[in-house]
Order: sequence, then structure tokens, then C-alpha cells
Amino acid sequence: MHLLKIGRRTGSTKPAIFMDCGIHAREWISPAFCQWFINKAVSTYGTDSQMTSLLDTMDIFVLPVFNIDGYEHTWKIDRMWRKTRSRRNGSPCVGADPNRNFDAGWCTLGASSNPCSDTYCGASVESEIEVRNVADFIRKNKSVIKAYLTIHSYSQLLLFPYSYKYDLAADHNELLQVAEGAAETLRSLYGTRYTSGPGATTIYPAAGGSDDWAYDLGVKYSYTFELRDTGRYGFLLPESQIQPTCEETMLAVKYIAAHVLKNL
Ligand code: 0X9
Ligand code: ZN
Repeated sequence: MHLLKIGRRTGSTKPAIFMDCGIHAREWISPAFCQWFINKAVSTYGTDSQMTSLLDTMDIFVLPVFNIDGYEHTWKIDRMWRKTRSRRNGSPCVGADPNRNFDAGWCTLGASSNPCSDTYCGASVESEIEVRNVADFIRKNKSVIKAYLTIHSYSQLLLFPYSYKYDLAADHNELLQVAEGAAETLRSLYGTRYTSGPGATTIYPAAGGSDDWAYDLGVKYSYTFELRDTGRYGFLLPESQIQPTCEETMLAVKYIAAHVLKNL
């Protein structure tokens, strides 16, 4: 797994944002966005004042493809594959849903214990190597990681905890306010409408997700993006929408980052 650290070298430890893409293999616009983000970050540093102050004060860890084996599988074998590609003794079915494999109400709601299901929670918490690696990295760096952003598709949603339970997060009001601000700036570019809210009531209850896990670990600004579209093309988002989707999403990510920066 390749993790990039983007930020001005200062010699001292800076607060950081962690962002991953491609947890789910078929959500191709997601890795495209991380790649876009990395390019924009390094090429607009020094000219874009927002990006410059962001990278001067913070580091951004970007994991461009979380579920590498699954992603490769969607290019070569099955475009609609979602899960990892791990194998289990005693089951003919391959993979677990990485976004059901985190330690957040694991395998209780909206997840399946059937290895053949697309929402299989895995044999145990962090059974998937990709999940364990990300969880280990975030645990190790939790004192510096101030925000966790995870990019999925599709549905045009900006979700925050909780999804494994119906309780509102302790920071609900602030999380909602920041999400709504981010969605508003996103919409200002091409009119794309996003809905913001807690996962459980905005999309569906589903335990074992990375956003809830990061939040309960203490990473307050924890968001799941569901990028374009709302279902016309779904996972098969046309190439012509890659650039506009990335441009508008960039505005939302920068908005959240600016809020994090302001509240350090
Ligand atoms: O079901 C998911 O994992 C996400 N939707 S997707 O269509 N990309 O699969 C939503 C995740 C919301 N957060 C949690 N369930 N924790
Ligand atoms: Zn997803």
C-alpha cells in the first residue's frame, strides 16, 4: 500500500489530515479524486493561497488506493467487484467489505457474517490486511491526525458519524455545520447537490465503517464523501464527469481543511 505525505517540510511535527480513496473497488471516481488531489496540492502550492497556507501548517496523508487488490480485480475481471480479495479456509467466496471490517460496532448492523455477501464483515475485526494497516497507521499517529476523510461513490452525500448506531455524535452540530458549508461551496461550481447528515439516517445503518472507527478513536472531523452521481450512471460514471467531479470535490475538501486549520 502506498501512502503519500504532502506538506511543507518544517523539521517539526505538524497536525495532519488523513484521506483515503478506493476502499470499495468499483468506485472508480474515488481513486481518481485522490490522484487529482495530489496533483493539485503539489502544483498549486505557492500560487493558491488556501493550498499554500494549508500545506505550510499541516500535512496531508493521502492513501490513493486503499483496496489495491480489489481495484485491480475491477480492471481485469469484474468491474462491479466491491470487497477485498482475501481468501478464507472453508469458503469458496473471496474478500470482505473493508468498510464493515473496522472496530466500530463490528458486524452488528447493516453488515453480513456470510462470506459470500458483498457486505461481509470479515472473520474478525481488522481481519483484512488493508484495514489493519490503515488502523495501525492512524492509531500510531492519532495525536497529529485531526481529520479523517474517506472518499466513496455514489449518491452525492457528505456523511459523518454515526452509522453503527442512531445516537448523535457528541460533535453533531459542528460536524453538520461544516458538512453543510462544504456542500454549499461544492454546489457553487456546477450546481451539484449534496445531502449532509449522520450515516445511519442519511444513507443506512452499517457497522464497521472507517469513519465511525476514526471518530471514536478521537479524530473529530471524520467524513465519508459519496461522490457523483445519484444513480444514472452510478459506479460507471462517464469519463466526461471525472474532471468536474474532482474540481467540485476539491472545494469541499479544502473547505473542511480550512475549518480544521482554524480550529487547531
Ligand atoms: O456502505 C458503505 O460502506 C458506504 N456506501 S457505499 O455505497 N460507498 O458502499 C457508506 C459508508 C457510511 N459510513 C459507515 N457505514 N460507517
Ligand atoms: Zn464505498
